[in-house]
Amino acid sequence: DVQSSIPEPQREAWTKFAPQRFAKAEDFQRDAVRHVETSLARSMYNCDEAAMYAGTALAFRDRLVMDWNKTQQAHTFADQKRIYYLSLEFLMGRALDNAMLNVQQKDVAAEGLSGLGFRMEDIIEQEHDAALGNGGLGRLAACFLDSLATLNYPAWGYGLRYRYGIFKQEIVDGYQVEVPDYWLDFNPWEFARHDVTVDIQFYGHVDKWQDENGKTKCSWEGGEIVKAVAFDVPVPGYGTSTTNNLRLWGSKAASGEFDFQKFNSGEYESSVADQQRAETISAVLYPNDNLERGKELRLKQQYFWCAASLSDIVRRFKKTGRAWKEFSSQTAIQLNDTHPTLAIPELQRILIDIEGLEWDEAWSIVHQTFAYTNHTVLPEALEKWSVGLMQHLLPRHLQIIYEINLQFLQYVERTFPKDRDLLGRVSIIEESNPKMVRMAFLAVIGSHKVNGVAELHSDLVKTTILKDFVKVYGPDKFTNVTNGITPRRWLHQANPRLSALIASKLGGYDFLKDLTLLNKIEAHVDDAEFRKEWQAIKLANKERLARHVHETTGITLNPKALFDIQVKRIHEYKRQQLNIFGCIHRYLAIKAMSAEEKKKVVPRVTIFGGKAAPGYWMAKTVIHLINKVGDVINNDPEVGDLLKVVFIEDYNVSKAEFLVPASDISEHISTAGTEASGTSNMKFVLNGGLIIGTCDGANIEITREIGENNIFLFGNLSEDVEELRHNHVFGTYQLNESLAKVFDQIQNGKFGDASQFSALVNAIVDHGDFYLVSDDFESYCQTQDLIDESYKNVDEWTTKSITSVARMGFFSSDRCIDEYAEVIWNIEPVAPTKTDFAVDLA
Ligand code: F58
Repeated sequence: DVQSSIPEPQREAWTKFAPQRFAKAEDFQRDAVRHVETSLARSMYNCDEAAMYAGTALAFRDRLVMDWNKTQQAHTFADQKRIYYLSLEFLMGRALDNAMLNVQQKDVAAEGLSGLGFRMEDIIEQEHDAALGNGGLGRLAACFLDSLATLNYPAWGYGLRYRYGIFKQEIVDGYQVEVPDYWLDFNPWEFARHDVTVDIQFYGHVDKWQDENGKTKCSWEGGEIVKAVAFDVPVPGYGTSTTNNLRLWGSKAASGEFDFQKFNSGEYESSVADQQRAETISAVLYPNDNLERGKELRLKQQYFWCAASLSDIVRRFKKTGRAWKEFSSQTAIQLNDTHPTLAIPELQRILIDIEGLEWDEAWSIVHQTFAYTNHTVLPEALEKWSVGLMQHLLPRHLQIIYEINLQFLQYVERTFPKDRDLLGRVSIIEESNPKMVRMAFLAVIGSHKVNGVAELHSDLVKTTILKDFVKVYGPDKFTNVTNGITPRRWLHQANPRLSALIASKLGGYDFLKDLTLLNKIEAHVDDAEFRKEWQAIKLANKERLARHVHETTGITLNPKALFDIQVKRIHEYKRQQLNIFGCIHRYLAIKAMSAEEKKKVVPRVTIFGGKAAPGYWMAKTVIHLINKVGDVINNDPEVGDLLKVVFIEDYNVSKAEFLVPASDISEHISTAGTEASGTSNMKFVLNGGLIIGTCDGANIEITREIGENNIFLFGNLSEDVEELRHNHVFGTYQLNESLAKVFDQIQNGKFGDASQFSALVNAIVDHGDFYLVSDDFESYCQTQDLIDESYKNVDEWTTKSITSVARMGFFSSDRCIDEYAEVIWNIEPVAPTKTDFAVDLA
């Protein structure tokens, strides 16, 4: 027994002085004040909100660390199979509020803060978002970590510690301007592990020789070394002591602070330059969303992080003293998209070149260990790296990839001897000029399971980009795990009043751990008091948003208007252009109305938010148009409250937390077949907002769960897209009439210099309307009219809202993680240790 190795008196002292649960507000105050005084060296007289945030964060951090240590010990002791989630992005957002809620001590802290003269909301607002991600893929990884800890799975996240997260967006004269996001000034949530480092090799060459038994061996020699340093972030589960680890790697020059030899010989500049070059690897998150650009530094990031993570995973496995053949029954590695695919040849390299295993034995371990999640079928987003670049940067890995490919193609040739074209179609190497390594194919071949993220998407994966692999492997290798969201952050934290109302009807907060319990609120759908409070909460959330908009833009919103929100990355396939054209159409309709007619109009506020990739000119043009249209409409006295168009600057996780609860309608209107899943659709519905959407991604399953009367679907179906596109190009198509009128206004300069927006119009009129904006425009506008009618009937709307929330249980990321655990990872939870700090909900 580990415990009895420590003598009793020592153990007693240790237990007595270890941080404990705050029994009362005073306990919290003691710690917060001590941290402000000693950790920050500030006093009562210069303790501003930022300092009190720091004191509060450190007081809670002390508690998290206790559970974190115990969890890691327990997991080592249990020696069960672990899941390692490799993701280049973890879009965590703020940590303090989440930590307070997950350990169920927010009330105590709020009382304590108030006694010290601070308001909880102001303290929470001090924290900088951890914005290490672009959008849905990164946020999904963050929701998964929350669920993994909550469900007590022994899990680690592995990522990169970017010095600069996703850029901060400013809007200047209607244009997006990017500002660097330096977020590490004060980050109490990470622990630098300067003792946990891995040397990572780049470039160099491969030596080949015969060992004493005449066996051919390879080793990777020369090149340069960069050091990976671990930074650990605790991830607390909700209502459990389990606190998992997110390990982020930072890069440093291998020679330390300075290369002293160079320094002493007068080459000061170049020694500093080496160091900076090394640090560049983890300096910045690439801000592209669904587009790959093949930059060398990006490939360096990918290998750096894969190699560091695998070295860590292998080291942990070797400490158990188990045989290699047990590796895949102790270790599951999930590849979040193709970004970590180099982990496949890297593990194969470790096993054959360093550990001395035979190829076949090694390959069966590799293949049993990995699984791959695909997040897109858009061809421009599929990762490819040129063979030349790979040869230069990772010569040994390229050899291994060629060998994997050769063996795979030999298998295909044996199995389908008559199908010559098939070989070219499934080869990892694309025979283009230059030749390219197709990372998705390598990921499929090196994994035992491949999943899509919603049903339609998983079907499309099988019928389009990976069709030939279904033929080669059969359908069982491919599966679906529909995405989910954590109800802790996206209901309890973002919308505490709604969460409390639900808890009051369900007799407690158990639904936060089993979201299917929400279906019990359907029994209260006719309860008048309940409905009144439901409506009051939505109104209060809209009022809060209106205040924010007023403070930041000067625009006054009527909180009784229908709030229509579209927040997500700006991309042509997500079709913010359809939304803004719809706003112009609505504006023209209002302008043509008599005073009598105007009285019947449902006032509407259309809110946009989202970042465009800095190099994505068309997306930036959409932002510009939204802002210019807003300027005209918001200042037109003939329109007044009937329509407002607002662009929220710098959309991020913490802004999502107050936008999501404030919608009546949100828009999820991608061209059918393009949005793999979407996850904000789930967040909005869970907060009592209805949605307008296309038959795409998870919208389809949301419809199935909540019922088609509770969602506003429109537009063409994915099976019709190909033919519609064909029609555009071959001229059997006529531009929708209402849309033509919208274009007339834009082209007449109603919203400023028309030439600024011509590309947007031309994409539809002259260049084939690839995203089918004009095909869906009519049905979009009609559906918006239907929404207005429905909103007029407050009772009916409230019923839809309550019913939808009640039926959203399926979309918890807990369900999703349990599916991965059972179908893909084959892992079991580890019973959480009883700690002084954690409260056991059960
Ligand atoms: C998103 N992908 C999908 N990629 O677009 C969305 O439908 C889905 O719900 C979500 O993943 C989670 O499965 C996405 O966010 C990226 O941001 C990549 C970042 C790295 C470069 C390529 C795009």
